[in-house]
Amino acid sequence: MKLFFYHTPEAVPPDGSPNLAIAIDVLRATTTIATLLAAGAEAVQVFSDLEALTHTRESWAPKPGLRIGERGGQKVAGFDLGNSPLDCTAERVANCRIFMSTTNGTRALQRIQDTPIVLAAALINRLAVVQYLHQHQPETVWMVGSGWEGSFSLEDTVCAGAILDSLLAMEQQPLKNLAGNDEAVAALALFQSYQHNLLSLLEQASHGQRLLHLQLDNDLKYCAQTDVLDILPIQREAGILVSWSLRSSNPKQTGSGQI
Ligand code: 3SL
Repeated sequence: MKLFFYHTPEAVPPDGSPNLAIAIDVLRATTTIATLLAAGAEAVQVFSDLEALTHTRESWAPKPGLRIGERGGQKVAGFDLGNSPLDCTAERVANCRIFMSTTNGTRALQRIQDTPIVLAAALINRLAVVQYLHQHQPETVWMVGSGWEGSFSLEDTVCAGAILDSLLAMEQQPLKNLAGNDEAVAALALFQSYQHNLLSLLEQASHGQRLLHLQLDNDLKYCAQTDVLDILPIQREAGILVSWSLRSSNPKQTGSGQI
């Protein structure tokens, strides 16, 4: 197995074909997706375009559904929820199809949606991702950071490093066997420097500061935790993520598509 890390969707090679790709948006889209599925959402369907999202949600009615929309860190006017994982309680989201659009995270998912297996990772579900990699041994893995509007982000890089760090321990392999590019090695070094102080790194990050200006301190605290959710969001069909059960090696949701 070789893991490659790309800082942004734009950095992904145009003609590569990994066996598995992982979207990372610690602040906050993939953290929110894992939390939604942990709270019992039926599935999360991602969109870059708000109009397409609203149209799809309307055709989903009368089944239960919620629209999550974020632009500039804030809830899109008229939507049910913004992108705060702290709003994703079971009371609100259980059994609902979630229609979601965010500035960067949903774009990263769309960039890799043609890969045979697509996962969503954050710090909170890092171990679930690593266990899946260990069980399935994909040959080539791309980890794709969402960044911010095409630029590098500290929080997605540290999460890629956290995945590699935990996988190295589980596989009992030297770094040179698992790291596919220099970005992966640098991500590991960042994680190893900050692993005991992830919250301070998120507070230092430019997007962390943007969220702090919006008084979202508790969101940062939540997103900085590692391995607190045993949930693995996996793509069931293009743009639709459901929860994978590691224990049964099966998707928990029943759906029409094959994973
Ligand atoms: O860019 C994104 O996809 C969002 O996660 C950004 S925010 O944390 O909701 O501001």
